[in-house]
Amino acid sequence: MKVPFTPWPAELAAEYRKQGYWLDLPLSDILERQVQAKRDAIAVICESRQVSYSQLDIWSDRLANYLQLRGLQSGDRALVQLPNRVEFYVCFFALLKIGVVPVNALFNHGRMDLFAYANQVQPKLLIVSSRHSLFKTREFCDQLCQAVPSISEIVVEGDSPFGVGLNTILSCSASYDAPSIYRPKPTAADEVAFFQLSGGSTGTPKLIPRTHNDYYYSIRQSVAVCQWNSSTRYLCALPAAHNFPLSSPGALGAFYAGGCVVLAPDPSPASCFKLIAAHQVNWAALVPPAVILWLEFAPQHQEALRSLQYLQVGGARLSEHVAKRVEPELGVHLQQVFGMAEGLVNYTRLSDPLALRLRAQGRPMSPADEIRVVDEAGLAVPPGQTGALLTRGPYTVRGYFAAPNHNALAFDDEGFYHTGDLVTVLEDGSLLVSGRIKDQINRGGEKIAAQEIENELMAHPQVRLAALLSVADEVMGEKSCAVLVCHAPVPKTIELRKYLRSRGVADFKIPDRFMFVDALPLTAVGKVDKKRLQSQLTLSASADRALLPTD
Ligand code: OOB
Repeated sequence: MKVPFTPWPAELAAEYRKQGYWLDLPLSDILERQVQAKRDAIAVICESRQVSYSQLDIWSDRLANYLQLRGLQSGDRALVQLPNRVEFYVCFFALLKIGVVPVNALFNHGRMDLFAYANQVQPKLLIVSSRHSLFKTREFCDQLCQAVPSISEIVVEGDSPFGVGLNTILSCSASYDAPSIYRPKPTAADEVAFFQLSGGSTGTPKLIPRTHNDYYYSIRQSVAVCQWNSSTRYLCALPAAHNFPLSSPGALGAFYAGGCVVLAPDPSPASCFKLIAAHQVNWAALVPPAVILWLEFAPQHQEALRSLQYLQVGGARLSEHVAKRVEPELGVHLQQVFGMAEGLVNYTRLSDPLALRLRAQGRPMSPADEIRVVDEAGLAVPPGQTGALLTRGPYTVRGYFAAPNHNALAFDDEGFYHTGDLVTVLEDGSLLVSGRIKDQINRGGEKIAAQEIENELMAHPQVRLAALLSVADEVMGEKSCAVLVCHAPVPKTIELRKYLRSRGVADFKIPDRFMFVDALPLTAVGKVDKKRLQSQLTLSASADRALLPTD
């Protein structure tokens, strides 16, 4: 069974093939070509394990064979949540090999996110880690299986109190290496390979169907722009499943180039600096708040960063004053990356002058990326003026998974994706990201869909109205603030936080601040006027006095 998605128009697909953007190769080719070219080279370093390309291939074959024996078939879906460990890539390639289409949840996603993904894709297979607090016992897993009866197979990474242990499968050569078992066809290259996660702006998180063809192109083009090769040693410190460290050029780019991925559990300097030194890392990718931590830590640890040549920063806006400190204080070359899980990725080029790399968030990586910047009426704004960014191209999707109503808003008749970002285009085509029109908070690169949290807050019996807004923060760039109208007695903030946690809201989505007001400004049609509320909040914050009692 094929996973449905909105295809590119046939003429464009033909053109993308003609231009060599789409090669009709499955993503598993990334691994296969290295197994042929340099099987013994180290592909991944994960704690004390140095895993070669051939080992990655053998392990992913074993898991693929096991899953196939268990009845998993091409077109079936999987929900995967794994930490930054080599098992993430083993599972990713195993599923690609048998055409099972995964949603790779981020490791900090909570119960609510996992339910939402599982409900949408109806997975047959669950791959989780007992290192995650939700899967230390079988309780939540049982709840998930009860709510989503399509789940029939559970594989657990780490010491598993339930399900089948991933390590048992991977070490069981006798049972799963038999060539006779193998192998069902992977999905065709113009079909869905896996789902990326949208940062979201609506009540339910949207899934992004990425095809082999489009994703493989984005990886190859990223590798070309960043000039990666077999000497690239990439530190993957952001959540492995996120589009930035997965494909921009990320771990898949490093594999494609025949380089090496060094896995870090998190982006803190305490975790990363020793890995950089121990494994001679030369490229790393960070979100802006982590850059600030690295800048604080660096003066006492200059030696540790000696091998590091390039630092990519993206996911959220890097302020120019922080950008200016990066090269002199960390001794690296800065590259800004402005991308999105829906497709479009912009890079500053390695040869761009410093002034441009400090100021701009990059320019589209492909000559086939089409960019439009429009005003509120949808009319093109002249270069140098700010407007909403629309885009389409060979690796920008044409629709979210099973979301016709939202697709009608997010994609226009010509197939342009309305990114929700406000940008200015410079003369050379570089983009400056200056704001946002989507109802989202970008908390240091972690995206929070305001509506999702407002709905959860309004489910509380004492909350009458809720609006989640962004407040500026020195380190995180933005934090979230819930503005609430409540019935008396007004609940305590500690109780609201506990309540959201009890509903399965991930920690990073719990509002950083709460404000209680008597009324919220409304629009003419009676909806909360978030624009007005946001400007009131910004004004009060800039006047450095609390508008209202806060927490
Ligand atoms: C990346 O992907 P997502 O899907 O988590 O978030 C996309 C959104 C963009 O629409 C924009 O609002 C924001 O994140 N963003 C930036 C930015 N990079 C992303 N805003 C300002 N400056 C930047 N440099 O975040 C992502 C995907 C691939 C590569 C890099 C980032």
